[in-house]
Amino acid sequence: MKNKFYFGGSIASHQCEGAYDEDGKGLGIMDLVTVGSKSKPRQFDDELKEGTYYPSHDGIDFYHRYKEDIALFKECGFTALRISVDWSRIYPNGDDEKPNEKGIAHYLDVVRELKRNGIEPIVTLFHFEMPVNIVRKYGSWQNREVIDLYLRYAKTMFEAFKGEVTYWATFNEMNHLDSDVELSDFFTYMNTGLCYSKLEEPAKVMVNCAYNMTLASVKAVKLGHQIDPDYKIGCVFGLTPVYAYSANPMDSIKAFQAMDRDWYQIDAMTKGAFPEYKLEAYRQRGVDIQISEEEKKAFEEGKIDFIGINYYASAVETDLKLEDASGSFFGGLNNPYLKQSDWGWTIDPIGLRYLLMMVDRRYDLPMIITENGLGAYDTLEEDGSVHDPYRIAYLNDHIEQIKAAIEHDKVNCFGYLMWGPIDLVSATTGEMKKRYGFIYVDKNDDGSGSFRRYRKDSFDWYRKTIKEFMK
Ligand code: BGP
Repeated sequence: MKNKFYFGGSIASHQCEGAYDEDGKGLGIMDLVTVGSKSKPRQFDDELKEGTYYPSHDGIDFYHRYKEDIALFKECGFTALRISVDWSRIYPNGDDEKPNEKGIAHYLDVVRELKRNGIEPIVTLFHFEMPVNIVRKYGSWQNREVIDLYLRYAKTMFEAFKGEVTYWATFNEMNHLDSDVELSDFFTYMNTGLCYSKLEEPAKVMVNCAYNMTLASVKAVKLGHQIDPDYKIGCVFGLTPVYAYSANPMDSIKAFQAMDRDWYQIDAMTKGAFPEYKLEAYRQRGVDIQISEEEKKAFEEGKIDFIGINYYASAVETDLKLEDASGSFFGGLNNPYLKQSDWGWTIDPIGLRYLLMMVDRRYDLPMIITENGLGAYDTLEEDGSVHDPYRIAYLNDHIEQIKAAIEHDKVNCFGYLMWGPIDLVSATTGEMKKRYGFIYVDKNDDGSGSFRRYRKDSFDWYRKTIKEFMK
């Protein structure tokens, strides 16, 4: 693994597939989420409402157009693509007696198409997708029974894809669930189908969900390794390096604590035990998690093989009570040294090098950048071209830092998967106009458009960059 380097992209089923009720798919939590914008949060409906547009229902129609899109990824020089499997395609209600064979067949087709094109599939089992029935009937991840439902789903996938897939990720960004801070509905809903603002005991629910998901991950890793010892099973974390605002030592403590909230699950998945410091934090929030002997064993035996890093921005923390105490999307203060994207995400390529160094020295495990990219406004010109120098600059600056981290700092990073290589539905806002791709998709926020694909200027740039990097 050490000598291989994968270059490609990363997508998630609810943001691209569409076909939300085809071939036996059940209703998933993201199928109930409306379009929002920078200023208007997405709504999480309890039932589908007539006349409301839900972007996941048609996505970018990847479900039907995956062959065309994979051909474009190949042309662009991809050697890997991270996809996610929508749990509600495999077990429409989560607790069905048998899996939906059509769902399995679809993903087998996608994976085989990728391999025919020389693209390594990297498969995430849970990327904000879960059957709605699990939320309604079981109360989602706060209920330990859901761990078994997830493991049954994972087992089905690990068995059906033996010999087809090598790299798996158990979860995407579940580290954003945290009992120590007020969370947005967005972060809780994506991972659990529950709205933070509607919870009667939010801290308790968050603790139980986060613990149970962590436990589900280590158990899935063990299960996967039993089914195929050659499986490389990791987990994907959304990581934000946090800088101290000043040299005041308390600012460093604050910055450390803010980062620590994102790291405890990596500790739990790599060190063989759920960290005592987090259990103590839970106790301070009034929740005493009892870890059975069987669970302790699961943490010992379910260590991940690699760490997936989603990196978009850095943040700044302080202990001072400053007047301008907010600003950054990822929490904390705005950084006066750095610019932000049109959606307010801090742009910090050096932060990525810093992060790679930290993760490498702290865990000494192979890492892969599973997401990184710039959401920006694009204009489709009359001749079908899209000029996106801002995207090229952003990606170029980040790739330069990865190079420095590998060549100079000697970190063990085996790939770069840029987020959203083809325009897709934004997770946070539901918009199409927040575009990440090298490939433009003619679709608007209200669902209108031809869905035709166009190569942007960055398409050719990425192809050349991959070649250059791999020399
Ligand atoms: C990550 C998610 C992705 C993706 C990305 C960009 O946190 O894992 O699913 O959406 O963020 O976010 P957005 O689409 O809101 O711009």
